Amino acid sequence: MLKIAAARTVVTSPGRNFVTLKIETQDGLTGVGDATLNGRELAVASYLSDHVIPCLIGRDAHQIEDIWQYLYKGAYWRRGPVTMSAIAAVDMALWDIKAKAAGMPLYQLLGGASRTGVMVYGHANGETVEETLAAARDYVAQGYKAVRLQSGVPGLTSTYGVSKDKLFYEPADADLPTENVWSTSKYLRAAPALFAAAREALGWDVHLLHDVHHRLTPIDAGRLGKDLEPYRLFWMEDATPAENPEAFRIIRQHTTTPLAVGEVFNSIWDCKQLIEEQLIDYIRATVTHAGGITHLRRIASLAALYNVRTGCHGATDLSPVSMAAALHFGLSVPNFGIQEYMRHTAETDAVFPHAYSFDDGYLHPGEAPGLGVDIDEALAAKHPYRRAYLPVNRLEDGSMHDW
Ligand code: GCO
Ligand code: MG
Repeated sequence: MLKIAAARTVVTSPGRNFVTLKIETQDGLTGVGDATLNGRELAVASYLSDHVIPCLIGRDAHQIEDIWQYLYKGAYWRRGPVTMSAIAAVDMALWDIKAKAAGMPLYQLLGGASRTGVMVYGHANGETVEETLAAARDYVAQGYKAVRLQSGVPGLTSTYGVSKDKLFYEPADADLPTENVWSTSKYLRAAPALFAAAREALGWDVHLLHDVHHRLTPIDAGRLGKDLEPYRLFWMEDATPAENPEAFRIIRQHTTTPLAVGEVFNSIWDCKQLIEEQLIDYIRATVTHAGGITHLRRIASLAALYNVRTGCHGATDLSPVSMAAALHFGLSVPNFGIQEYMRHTAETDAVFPHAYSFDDGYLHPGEAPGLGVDIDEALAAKHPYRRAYLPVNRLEDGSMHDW
């Protein structure tokens, strides 16, 4: 038995907010888990400190599955991003401990490496097509095999995915939500032109991706997918608000552009219909927001039955702890597709020393026992929490819209 002796949550803001759970066993092993829920961080920190940690003390850290079921079934109030992020953090920390106890990098316990590295995509963006393509060329020069393109929309002052700092994209940038303005018709004219120019400029060897960020109606999404077909995208992401799986039937009827969704999903129940009806090609659920490594493996196993591959969310609001977990998962899972990789700032990397590394378009989790990532708590304490919100979106007439 590996008795859990203590656990604590660490909230830190090295450039952006992160919530980390640290679990300690009686014989001094420690494990870390990411519990960051962008814009709602303190809710998960409280859920862990006030409601989960008291139930962990004294349990056997080896019983990962039983503890998962205890926290999921035992809460009675199931699912939702707060609960599932908290369960995920516990799950990650326990896998970290188990792999450290075994003296192995976690991917070995998950069945070993199924590939030599985890293909990642970078996030190229710019106000104009030219700026976006210049950013994409930089990624290709660094060895990236896949790049997601997000560009400003003529006539709109700001939109999802476009930032001043080309290297580090951070949408949660204000202590009260910034208001963006959205026009579907302007966007639907701009997006195909971006990809036409991208194929001209970048050729056909690089995988190109695009994030719609849950903003279209099903029929508009079908039209966009159709308009993008000539440019052979790797995927079109989050075309419609993700809570309505039936919308994907309409999109599918109209386009062969591959579809990805799931960064806001919390459990296998959110994914079930989309996977079983083969309405998507990539499932984007993450370790942090979908119940940890234990639950994500279950989602991937269901997906594998239907040729759906993984494409985990990996934005900056998923901490290096989550990235490490995603990489161990991605290296081992049979139906791996691609992994998002938005780089963290040097400030963030310093608080979370890690073993994973990038080489020629692929990330590798490294060979350190466990997840291969830790939190420097002394340094973390120097970066106190700062309230930060994601933007909200309104149509040109002022109506609230999906951001
Ligand atoms: C992505 C995502 C992010 C989200 C962010 C919200 O595909 O990378 O859409 O950029 O907007 O994670 O917290
Ligand atoms: Mg996205």
